[in-house]
Amino acid sequence: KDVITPLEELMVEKEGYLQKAKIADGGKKLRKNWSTSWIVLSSRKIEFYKESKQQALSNVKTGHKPESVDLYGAHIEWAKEKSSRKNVFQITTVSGNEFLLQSDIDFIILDWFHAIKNAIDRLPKD
Ligand code: I3P
Repeated sequence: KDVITPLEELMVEKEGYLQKAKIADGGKKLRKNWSTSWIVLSSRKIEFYKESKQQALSNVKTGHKPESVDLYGAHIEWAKEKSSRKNVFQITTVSGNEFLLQSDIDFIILDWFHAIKNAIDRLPKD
């Protein structure tokens, strides 16, 4: 297994806007509420920012934290049946958080799906 160095851990692999809906927290179902999110993928985690990238960067100074998703042991799968929207996939974390991510643009959602799947697959499985 490849070892992820501290430097690699900090490197952003992909970032951009997607539609996001958190549908479960710690295994507890939540009411689905889609919103635009600025999404930052690094080797071990995904961060969801409610705001634009500019806003997210300025919030770093104020200590405002994004929602962070631990990719260790996480699952990713297409979730056609979970939405009336096209191009939806789901990420499920070990802690029982469930997120739907969506874009109307096929290549954008495909790129994200593969980037996140690759990140998960590169992490050691215990
Ligand atoms: C939900 C809202 C969501 C929709 C969801 C609705 O209604 O319209 O956009 O999900 O469908 O329940 P509300 O705003 O009143 O909570 P999709 O856009 O993904 O279809 P669902 O209940 O079938 O998940």
